[in-house]
Amino acid sequence: MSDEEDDIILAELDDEELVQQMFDDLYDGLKEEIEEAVNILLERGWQPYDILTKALVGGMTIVGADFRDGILFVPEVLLAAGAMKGGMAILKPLLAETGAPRMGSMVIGTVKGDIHDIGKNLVGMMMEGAGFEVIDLGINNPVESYMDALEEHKPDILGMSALLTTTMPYMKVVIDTLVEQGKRDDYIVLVGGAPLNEEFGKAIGADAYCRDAAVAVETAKDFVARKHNQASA
Ligand code: B1M
Repeated sequence: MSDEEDDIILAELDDEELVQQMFDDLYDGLKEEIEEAVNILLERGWQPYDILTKALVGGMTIVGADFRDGILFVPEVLLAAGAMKGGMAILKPLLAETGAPRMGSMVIGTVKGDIHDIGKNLVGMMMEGAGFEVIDLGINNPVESYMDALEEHKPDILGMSALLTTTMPYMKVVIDTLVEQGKRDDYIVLVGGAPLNEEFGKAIGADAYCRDAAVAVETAKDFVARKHNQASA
């Protein structure tokens, strides 16, 4: 780190400079700096959701582009992910604290062969904030863990996340298993992850593809309301 960087005092930066600095610090995997910056933005009255999307997800987008272009490698991206998670951990209780009425429940997990969990965690946090109970199965889930969790928790929603083109087809394995066991209509199936799109969601038999965490919340609310309306009709 250069002397110049040593001298940066985060609290003295204005909001725009601070967000730019967060992009740099996330890129460099500086967890403590990210945590400090998140706290500063909170003290300045920023909404937790804006900090998440504008500063943390914004920074991770830059990391993603340089990872794709071979400028960053796995160890560096892991550090960036660790810094991002540090910031998310501060925001999580605040997002969950909205006092929203209980909306329903969701089992969510990243599919087999895939260890990306930042997006899934974000979706889980936002869903909790919106009043859903979230059962998080973590990463690398074979069909059996989804089926066991559905049996045990009987949620309204099954959420699946995949970040790799090689793992996204596994979502169909899970949905096909639900169909084979005659359980497909028992759950609202929502899928998400960077390489997916709406067409893919339809093709594998999901109820909806969710572009981001905010869309996931809106879609979940919409489907759960429809389900309850049908049940009471
Ligand atoms: Co990986 N990786 N990675 N990676 N990684 C990507 C996905 C990649 C696009 C990078 C690139 O090349 N540009 C690329 C995939 C290419 C492809 O398949 N076409 C890639 C690759 C190739 C790999 C490895 C194969 C690299 C290697 O080993 N050579 C390897 C695979 C490991 C494995 O899973 N088996 C690998 C490893 C890793 C790390 C471990 C280093 C790390 C993950 C750390 C972690 O998650 N704990 C990592 C990271 C961080 C990334 C990038 C840079 C960032 C992903 C992320 O966290 N984004 C990613 C580049 C990118 O996506 N542009 C990349 C931020 C997050 C908030 O967004 O996850 O999209 P996202 O989630 C969003 C939406 O998609 C949606 O809502 C979220 C919030 O708004 N959403 C859902 C997600 N899940 C949902 C579920 C829902 C609803 C919405 O259910 C209802």
